[in-house]
Amino acid sequence: MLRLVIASLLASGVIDEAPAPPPPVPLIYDTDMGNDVDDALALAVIHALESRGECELLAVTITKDHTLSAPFIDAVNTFYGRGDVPVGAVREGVTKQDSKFTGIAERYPHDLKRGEDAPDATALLREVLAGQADGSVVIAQVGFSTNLARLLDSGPDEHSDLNGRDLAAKKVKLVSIMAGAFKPHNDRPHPEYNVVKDIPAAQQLTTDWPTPIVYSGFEIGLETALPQDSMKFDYRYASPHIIEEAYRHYNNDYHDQPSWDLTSVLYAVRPDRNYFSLSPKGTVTYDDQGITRFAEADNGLHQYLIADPAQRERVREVLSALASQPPDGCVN
Ligand SMILES: [Ca+2]
Ligand SMILES: [Ca+2]
Repeated sequence: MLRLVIASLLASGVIDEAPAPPPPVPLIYDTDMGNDVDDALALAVIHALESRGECELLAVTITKDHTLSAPFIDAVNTFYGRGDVPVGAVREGVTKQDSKFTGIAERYPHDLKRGEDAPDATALLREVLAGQADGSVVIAQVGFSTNLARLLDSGPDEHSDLNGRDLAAKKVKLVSIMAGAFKPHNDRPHPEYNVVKDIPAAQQLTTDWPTPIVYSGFEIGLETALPQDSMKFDYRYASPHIIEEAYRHYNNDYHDQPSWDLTSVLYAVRPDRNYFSLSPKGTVTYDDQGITRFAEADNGLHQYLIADPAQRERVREVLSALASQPPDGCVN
């Protein structure tokens, strides 16, 4: 009956046909999974957005050089019903120390058992980009710039005749990056972690990457931290829950969780919802201590996120809900 009414209203021109929703964002998630736990929460947000038809996770590539990062990612993807998403691992990367939480993967189903069994991250980036439509791919980079810098330096292979920089220029629409700091922290310039762990790669990305980049600085994730009550109460539809368990292993007690990597994922998939404002266009640089500088320039490829108090509350709320959204078909 309702359908008939709508059809007659459409035919009579009383209401306009709803515009087609935008197609899902083809997304690559490049992460240092195993260091801070926000990478795990951000991967949960990606799965929630894919379940809503808003993105398609093409691949996950890792910049933390530890054998258990890949199995943990495969276990999270399996938990959310997408255990076949390709996972690529860095070789000879940074931060080789053990994680506080990736070891929990052994208690959850997954079939990728070691990082050494995953394809090389740079090779996987090339393969995935080569198979996508021109100008379509969004990359959320929430760890170090190691993989994207190596992509820039890569040469032709069986998937593409293009060098890495030309391949990125052809296929990538946007890189949404959690890196840098665009406000002082405790009255001092802040050498942000994702920059300082691989400064040459971070510098290379700012000078050589050919597409627009939007930065979520250190301050944004602090301003939009997830309320600790969400971490306490919103995951009980599954027990154990791989994301909630990872959070507890990383932290000794409950506290508001800075949402650093989640903000870059949110902007990557929903850039037009006014969750954030953007700085003017310009150019980001890092000095050799990893301190961020930004110079306005009309033709600059770089912008950074800004959030006013009302936007911060919306971001906290939507990220809490998305990170804790049950997997498809989850009944418990
Ligand atoms: Ca798998
Ligand atoms: Ca991270």
